[in-house]
Amino acid sequence: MKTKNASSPISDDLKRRLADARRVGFFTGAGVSAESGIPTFRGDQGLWKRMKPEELANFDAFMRNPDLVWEWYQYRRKIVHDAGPNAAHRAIVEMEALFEVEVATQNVDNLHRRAGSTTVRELHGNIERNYCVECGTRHDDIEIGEKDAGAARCACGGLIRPDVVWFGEMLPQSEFTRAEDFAARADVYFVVGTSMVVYPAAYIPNTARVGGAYLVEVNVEPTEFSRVAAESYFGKAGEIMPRIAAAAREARNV
Ligand code: BJW
Ligand code: ZN
Repeated sequence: MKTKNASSPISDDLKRRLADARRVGFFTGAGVSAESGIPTFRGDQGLWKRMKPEELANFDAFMRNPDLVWEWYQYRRKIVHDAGPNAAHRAIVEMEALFEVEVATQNVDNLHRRAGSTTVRELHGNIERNYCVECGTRHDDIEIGEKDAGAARCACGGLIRPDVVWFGEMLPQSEFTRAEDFAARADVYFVVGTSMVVYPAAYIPNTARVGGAYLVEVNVEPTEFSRVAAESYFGKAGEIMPRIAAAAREARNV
């Protein structure tokens, strides 16, 4: 592991890898959207500082207290709706001019797509989509930020839930498999803004490692993954990713 701080230059090793790379993957978490004003889950500023994740992000909690869980998602939908992509999302888009790029994201905020990334695997779903727990009908036109209305219901009477992956639920199989396939074939694989504690998503960068990818971490602080990465850049993704994109352009003489 090699560690760098926010002002460290992009290493010659990484530039060499990027000069030769064909496929470049990005595995992202809440930290990539932090500078868009979307709170992360864990840590001092995290959404779950005062609340245990399993109290809200699981199916039983929803069925026990649908109004509370629904209110939490309405609150977050509003934040996501009012937010926009930041420099980190945009830097990842820019890489598409240089490499075959795929983004595997744990985020449900849709910001990679809104920034313009063309291939995005949504491992934990998408907060802008909803479906009925009884009949499965999609309800993607829910009014955002509707206050004190309680959990929304389908015409069939069933509760409407966000199309996100809660604890104990399976990840969307095709998204996960495609993300694994790309990781296995990637030449360079970036892990950006994630604590890397939630599985099975966190296995994906390991698949990239087994496949021989050069692993690069970008995070404001060290994680378990720092021991595995070839290089870790510690600083804000919105500052470091544009510098990596610039180094990539330089390495490719663009
Ligand atoms: C910055 C920054 C800046 C800040 N710049 N960086 C194997 C081992 C152990 C446990 C398990 C296992 N396999 C399965 C499990 C159980 C469980 C699990 O992983 N538990 C562990 C937490 C202990 N996994 C599951 O239940 C999964 N399902 C499953 O396994 O199905 C099979 C099964 C079926 C039936 C029975 C049993 C098993 C599903 C997991 C679903 C996770 N869902 C959530 C909620 C989604 C909906 C919603 O958004 O509300 O997904 S949990 C939450 O965590 C969310 C995130 O996507 C996910 C990851 O969090 P992330 O993105 O890493 O955020 P943070 O906040 O943790 O970290 C932010 C990072 O950014 C930090 O490092 C900061 O430093 C950094 N940062 N600002 C750069 N500006
Ligand atoms: Zn229904």
